[in-house]
Amino acid sequence: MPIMPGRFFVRGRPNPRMGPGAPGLPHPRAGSADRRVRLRPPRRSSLGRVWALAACLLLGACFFKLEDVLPADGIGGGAAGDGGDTSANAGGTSGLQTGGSGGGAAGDSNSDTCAGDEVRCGGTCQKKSPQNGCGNPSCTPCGTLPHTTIGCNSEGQCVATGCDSSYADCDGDALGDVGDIAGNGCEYYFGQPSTAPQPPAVLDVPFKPIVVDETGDISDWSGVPLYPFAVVCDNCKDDSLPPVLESGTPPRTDLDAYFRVAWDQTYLYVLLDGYDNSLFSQGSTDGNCAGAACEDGLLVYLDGRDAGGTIGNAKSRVFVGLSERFHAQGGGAPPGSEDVTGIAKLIGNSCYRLETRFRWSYITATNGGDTAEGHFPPKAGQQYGFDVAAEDWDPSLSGVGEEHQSQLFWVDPGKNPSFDFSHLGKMILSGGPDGGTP
Ligand SMILES: [Ca+2]
Ligand SMILES: [Ca+2]
Ligand SMILES: [Ca+2]
Ligand SMILES: [Ca+2]
Repeated sequence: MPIMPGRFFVRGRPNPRMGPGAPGLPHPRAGSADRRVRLRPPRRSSLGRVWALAACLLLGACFFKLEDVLPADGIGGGAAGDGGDTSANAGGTSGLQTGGSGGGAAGDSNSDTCAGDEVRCGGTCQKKSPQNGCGNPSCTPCGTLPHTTIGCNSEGQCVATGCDSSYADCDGDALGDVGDIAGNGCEYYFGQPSTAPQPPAVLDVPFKPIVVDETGDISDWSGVPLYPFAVVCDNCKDDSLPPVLESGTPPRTDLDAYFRVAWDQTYLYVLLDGYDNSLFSQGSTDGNCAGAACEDGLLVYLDGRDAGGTIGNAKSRVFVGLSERFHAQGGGAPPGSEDVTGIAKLIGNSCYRLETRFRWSYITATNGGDTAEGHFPPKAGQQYGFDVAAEDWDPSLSGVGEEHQSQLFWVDPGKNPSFDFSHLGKMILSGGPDGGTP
């Protein structure tokens, strides 16, 4: 099912890694404060204390009582009366009122308690962990889910904090779950990423005719290597877009995306397969945000003659948005609908695929029928400048417009990513009808 422009956005769950009180992060006040401390009874006046002390001395029946301090697991109390280090005012006061009932804490009661980050299980103090229920007195282990990381939050509850590498919770039934963990966990598998160092010096692009159609089927990508988007451009200043809000690598609970690249005689194909906690396809057309440039999707750099330098003829950067719109900068004539195509497919509420193709005659600026020696027509062994990024936009928290949340590249494009093509990666075509020879 194609996604029509501006048809939807899905605001995901709040990022569970954000905020000091977030699940999985130690709460700043956790620790010794985990003991339950009973409220003291109202203190009497000094005169009252004097009378009380005199009375108890006369009667010979003074009981001194420590302040009651009970460990969180309910063990405490102990034999009355042998607490030694009691201050005179507290002991004298409470002795008359409650001494008869006993119940003072033992002087060495600390040996029976556990620290604030511990729980008593099987008679010993253990660090709170999913294995002992995160502090639940029952010590029953937290539940488990497929390919899902379970942790403890500051409230001593089990919580689903993340997914195993290459997996995603696309249907949103797991991440952030607290307490009784249930569901199918991180059910979506992106595939096994290439083990080649990232980014490779030159991306090897296999020959593989791909069908880009409205089924969104990606089984035709079978055998084409999968690569992670893993690089941020911290020093970028993109003149054409609002700055990226997320500094550093976004957590995988915000953006986790992969790509594949293939070619045939007519097109270069790029597939994005990714998790994004807030899907957004409503990029506005205000100002520099030209629709597809300001929504979730792909940004592809195409240096069709491997020339480097600044954006221009046969050097374009093309945004293909989740709305299936596209927007190109640079190059020669603007691309037509036959030059750039993107088909989006939603996976649950938090994942999407974007299957795209770019016509070689557009990439190499030979739409007029020219040839470009060494670059057009495409052949195995030919090299091109290339880069690709996953763009993460979210609806603005103010409710107006959009925010450039995060961005992950294959290769860091350098500090002037809107026009400088001299820091792109390289791709080389392999396979194909000519047997792989240049
Ligand atoms: Ca799930
Ligand atoms: Ca396909
Ligand atoms: Ca996101
Ligand atoms: Ca987004």
